[in-house]
Amino acid sequence: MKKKILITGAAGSLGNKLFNILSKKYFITGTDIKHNNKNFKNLKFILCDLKNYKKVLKITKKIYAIIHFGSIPVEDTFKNILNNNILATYNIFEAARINKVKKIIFASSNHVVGFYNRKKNLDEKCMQRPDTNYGLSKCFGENIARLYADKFNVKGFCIRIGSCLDRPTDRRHLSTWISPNDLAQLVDIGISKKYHYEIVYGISNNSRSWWKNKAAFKLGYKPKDNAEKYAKNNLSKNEYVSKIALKFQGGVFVSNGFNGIVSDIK
Ligand code: NAI
Ligand code: 15L
Repeated sequence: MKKKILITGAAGSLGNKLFNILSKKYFITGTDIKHNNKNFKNLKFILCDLKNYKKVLKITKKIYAIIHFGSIPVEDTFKNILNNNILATYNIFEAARINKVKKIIFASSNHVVGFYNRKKNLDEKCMQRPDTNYGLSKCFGENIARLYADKFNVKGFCIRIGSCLDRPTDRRHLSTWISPNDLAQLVDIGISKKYHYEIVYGISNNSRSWWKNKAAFKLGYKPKDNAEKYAKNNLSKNEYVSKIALKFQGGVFVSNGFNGIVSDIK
């Protein structure tokens, strides 16, 4: 029998792509705060605001694993991030504990480590260095996943996603890109493999990657795509207006609102 999976953020760009790729293998229910009718053929869909704990408790019953992708995906006011990313993520983990959901695959982000210099190669053990309120909320997500794995045995699989698009559109993506198919492969590993708690990087097999992905490879991840194939495309150079963006891995997420002294940051 197909495993029952819940995808949050199902009306969004990645949630919808994941549904289309993974629904052959799993029985998937999608949920979101809003509808996106044209994308919902064959999808069992429930409207739910993840801020509402009672509703979250209801929709996570009899679910094997949650693919938690519902959130604000960019920088916003702290209040909005607190409600839609932090409180909503707490509700998901707490409901999962009560309903004995086995695993949570959490859409973390490269903005958890955005304040690292681009010259630095990172692995999954490096300290978090968030670049925004948004990145901070993803730090919370990774940490609540650790707590709920250790204390309540809800297995946690955090994917620090780089930039998931059909193809790279910006020069930074030559390092950070992940194709939708490679992302779906990682999510599938999160559903089907044995682990307690993992952080992996959501990147394709990019020649210019900043991140070592040993933990993902150990679980069987074999990325099929490489951003280098698009290096000769006419990629945008938006970041070129900001030296700060160009220096740090988080790019414009670092430079927007930056008010520090670059030479003080190693
Ligand atoms: P998106 O904005 O297209 O999808 C997010 C969905 O979450 C939206 O449909 C939105 O309605 C829903 N949502 C927001 N607040 C909600 C709430 N309170 N209750 C229920 N649903 C709510 O964003 P995208 O690009 O699909 O991102 C999906 C996830 O992946 C996000 O968590 C994002 O932070 C993460 N991510 C995405 C990356 C990318 O390259 N697209 C990179 C790194 C992380
Ligand atoms: C993210 O976390 C965002 O959700 C996405 O919109 C992109 O900006 C991506 O990171 C990125 O860093 O390219």
